[in-house]
Amino acid sequence: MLIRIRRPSDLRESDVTPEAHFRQRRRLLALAAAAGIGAALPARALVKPPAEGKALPKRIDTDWGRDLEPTDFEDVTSYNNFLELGSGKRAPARNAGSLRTRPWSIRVEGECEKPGVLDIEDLLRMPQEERIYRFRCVEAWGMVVPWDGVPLSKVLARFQPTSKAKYVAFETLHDPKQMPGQKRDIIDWPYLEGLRMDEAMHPLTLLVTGVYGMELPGQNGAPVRLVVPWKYGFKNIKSIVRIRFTEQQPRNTWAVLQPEEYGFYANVNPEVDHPRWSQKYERRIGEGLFARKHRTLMFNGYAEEVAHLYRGMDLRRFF
Ligand SMILES: Nc1nc2c(c(=O)[nH]1)N[C@H]1C(S)=C(S)[C@@H](COP(=O)(O)O)O[C@H]1N2
Ligand SMILES: [Mo]
Repeated sequence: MLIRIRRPSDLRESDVTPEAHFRQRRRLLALAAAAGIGAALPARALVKPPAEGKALPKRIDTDWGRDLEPTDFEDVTSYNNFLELGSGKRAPARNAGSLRTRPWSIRVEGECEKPGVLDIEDLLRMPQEERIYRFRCVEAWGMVVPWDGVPLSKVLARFQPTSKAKYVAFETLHDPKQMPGQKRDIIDWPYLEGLRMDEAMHPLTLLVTGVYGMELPGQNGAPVRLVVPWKYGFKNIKSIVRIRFTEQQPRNTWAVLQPEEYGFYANVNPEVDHPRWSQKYERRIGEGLFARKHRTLMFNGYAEEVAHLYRGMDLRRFF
């Protein structure tokens, strides 16, 4: 959701660039939005069927999110957060052309019996009937997206994690030639994320390779990204090249940048305010400024499926 998460460039007061004014404006808008005044949301685009992109074979529709109105394809693919392809919500779609997504593989290593390589072609070839889902979820920064993907658990199992594997760490490609945003060190590249093992093995956690029945466009994290439906958008790391099973909790980019505001868990939780704003209500991208806000649901509406993972944990401390 737009107003919850600031761009890292907002976080560096000392980083004096020509964008300073713009950043200042963004911050004011974010604060205004938090106060319910409104933010720079894109106007609702016409509903256009996706015209370009490579069609994927038919997927199995799941029940998850059936009742949610999907965000327009146009908004899903043109209003993005992907710092490697530029700061600003329109930059990723503009800069996605330099990203080469074939060949592509993910190195899988760490605490497992069979470390190795997962090729994107193998991932796309996984038997559709059993393994590929399509479902809609509120992508927790204000979009409802019909993703295509495979449960991460099916993929991880192949590498036989050992009993020492308590967490899974993820890494995005680091190649400034393909990712112009990496020419500036606004964050410590590569972008990092992590999940606890039980979160990673939950059937709702997906390795996503498509959107709206098309192969994932670059700006959405091609060719493969994570989607954890009950967490804030920043957990959904894009363009993954490395997965590592670890014994210790891995570092994740946003928690390193701003630990008081962004934790490791990042579960959607209307009861725990962001230090500078309430998280009780949310806007949905594409609905416009005057649309009624939505009440934020615990675990983004997936409490029934995932609340047990956090039983006994103090969610104010582990936010
Ligand atoms: N590698 C990488 N992954 C990333 C990001 C990023 O900057 N780099 N941004 C995150 C954030 S903050 C959000 S909200 C989502 C946005 O995904 P979308 O553009 O497909 O909606 O991607 C997440 N994954
Ligand atoms: Mo985000």
